[in-house]
Amino acid sequence: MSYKTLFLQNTGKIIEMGDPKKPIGKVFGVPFDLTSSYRAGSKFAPQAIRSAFNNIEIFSKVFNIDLEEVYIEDLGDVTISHDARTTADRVFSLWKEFLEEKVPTCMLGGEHSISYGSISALPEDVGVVIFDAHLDLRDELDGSNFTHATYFRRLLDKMDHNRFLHLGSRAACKQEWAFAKSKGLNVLEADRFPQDACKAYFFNEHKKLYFSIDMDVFDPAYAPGVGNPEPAGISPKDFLVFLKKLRQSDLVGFDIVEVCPPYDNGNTSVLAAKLMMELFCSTLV
Ligand SMILES: [Mn+2]
Repeated sequence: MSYKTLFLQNTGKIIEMGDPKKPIGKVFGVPFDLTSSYRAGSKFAPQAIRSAFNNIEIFSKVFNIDLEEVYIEDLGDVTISHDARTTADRVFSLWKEFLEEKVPTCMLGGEHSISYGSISALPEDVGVVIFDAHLDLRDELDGSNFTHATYFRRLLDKMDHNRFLHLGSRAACKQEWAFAKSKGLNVLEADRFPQDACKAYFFNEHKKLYFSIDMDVFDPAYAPGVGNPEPAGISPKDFLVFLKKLRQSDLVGFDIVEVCPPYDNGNTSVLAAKLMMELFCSTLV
């Protein structure tokens, strides 16, 4: 039996056009937010982002690609567990299956702890680019070592730090900054985006990429509806400049996490939908 059958319920409603036998991408949601430390509600994001996606233009001026002409398969949402690790394990099993199909996959969170599952499933030749205001390198938070604020630390317990590039950071405790420095992590803070990020040596070493996008990497002016808003973030325009410059790369998958619809005025879901659109288009050039 496939994990798709085991763990997914078909709630999906992304616009479906083109040939269903040849999807250019897959989408699924993970409505999980149980370790959210401040403003919970990201479990409502998969449906909010789908709804936004179905109401924006999906012709990309950046890449000159029209998503209206292709098929993106919406697999619905993961049946979540009430335990963060169990949910991440389900995500892991699903990604293992999707990666074998060699079709770019987008995971809509939910909170950032779910990315532990997707990133753990990646082959070793895939570099991971994390966009996040926060480092998420705490060893534990409120007595738990597996939360949306510690997932990156747990990944570094078992993965080579050179496989990661962290972009857009500006908020972490003193110990997290010290840990990142002592490890020699590739961290480019928000004020170095996009210029230095575009030129990062990381992209010479890693052609196959996975993006993990915590929406709080954007300034709250652009993305107010997130779990842990943090001022002085990057802009959507700069993100697109960055994306356009990475044309030679091969994006195997990405996640968009931490949109929190109860605190949103709608703009954050629309931005998330726009990113999904442009990222799928970037895989087609
Ligand atoms: Mn964050």
